Amino acid sequence: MSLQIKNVHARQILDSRGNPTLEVDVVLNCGITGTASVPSGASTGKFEAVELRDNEDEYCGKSVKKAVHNVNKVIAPAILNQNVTSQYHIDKIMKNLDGTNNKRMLGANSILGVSMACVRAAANYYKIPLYEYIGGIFGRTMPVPMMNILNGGVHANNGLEFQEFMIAPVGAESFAHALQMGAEVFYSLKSILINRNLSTGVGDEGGFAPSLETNTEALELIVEAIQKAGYSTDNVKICLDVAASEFYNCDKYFIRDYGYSNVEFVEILENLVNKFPIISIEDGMSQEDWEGWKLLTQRLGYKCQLVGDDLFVTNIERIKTGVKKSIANSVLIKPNQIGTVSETLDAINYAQIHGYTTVISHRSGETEDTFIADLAVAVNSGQIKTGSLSRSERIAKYNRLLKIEKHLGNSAKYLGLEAFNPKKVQG
Ligand code: 2PG
Ligand code: MG
Repeated sequence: MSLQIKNVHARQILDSRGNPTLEVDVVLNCGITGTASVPSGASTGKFEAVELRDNEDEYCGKSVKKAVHNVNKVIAPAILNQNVTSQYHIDKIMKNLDGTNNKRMLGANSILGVSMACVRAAANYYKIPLYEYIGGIFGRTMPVPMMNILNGGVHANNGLEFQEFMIAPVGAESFAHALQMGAEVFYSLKSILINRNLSTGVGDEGGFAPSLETNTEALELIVEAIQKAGYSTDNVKICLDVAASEFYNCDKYFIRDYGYSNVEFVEILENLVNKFPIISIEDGMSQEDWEGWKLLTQRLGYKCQLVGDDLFVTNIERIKTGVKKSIANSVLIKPNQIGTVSETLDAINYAQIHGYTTVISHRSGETEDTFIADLAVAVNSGQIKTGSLSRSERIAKYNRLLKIEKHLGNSAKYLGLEAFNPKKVQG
């Protein structure tokens, strides 16, 4: 059978930070190949599936030779001759082979590389775009891009606690228009920074990383940039990834050396939402502070998208807990947090049927692979977070989305503000 897997091969490549990662080829009997590469996080959630690294001298401990070995010598023989379209079955074989609850034996990086390469090989076999293979005729929603134009946290060394200051061009007519608007705001922010003698060097995700005194100052600069580019804050909104787990210590949220309680920190976020056009806050509270999350959801959940990243780690069990406790109203989706495409799809489906929005996301360490662009359209997520308007590993995803929008033609939809669940973002 020509759809059967004939060969699986992994190799070590480098990601956008120069750290090793895996690229995997899945070759079918008919000779058709699917290739995928695996991203890597810096502000990694405590409950994510395990990314296997060698911890030897090479590449400061970051080489992934064991993970490559696991693909070539352990996973490959176990999935040879499987029909590549039986994605759930193949993913299950790999999960069973690993045998742990967080993929620490074989590594989520090994397993995900194979899982994604299988999807791509199947799409290539049918000669259809990846998004169409995953979503069929149902997947046709172009995502609103959340563009991270100002970087802080562990993605920059500028002293800002909040990790990502993003813009979302909700007033655009199409994805292509949203991209244009975002790029124009990005240029306008650059000129404002130059005028103030602030650095225009960029952080890991391509956003500027100037040294600023406060998170509020960053928000003020962005509002100014939106207006200077000729847009209003009705058309271009702000989204934050606070990444609060990174500055949470001993039950306190540390901003400029002062430790705030969760009650106080919720108040800080609430004040920001009241003052700025913020429609989405990711990881406003720490991954371990369910009580703080509950409070945040009670105070802001009716008017702001509250996205769980480190909190949910694309893990259906953690999302179930969130739904049961009415915590957050949106889930960040990162395939490498869970380690297979099928579990990623299940997490998205579970979130969506329980009224949670989903945001498909890159990692701060990326490759030129554009898998998540297709995934966002296929599952009608309506939102994607894939960095700023610079650095080719980020732009590759945007360029891929331009191509998909063209390919979809009249079938393409761009939801704008509606993608954020209007009941929740407009109060
Ligand atoms: C996040 C991501 C991506 P990292 O926190 O959402 O922006 O960062 O990949 O470093 O976890
Ligand atoms: Mg995050």
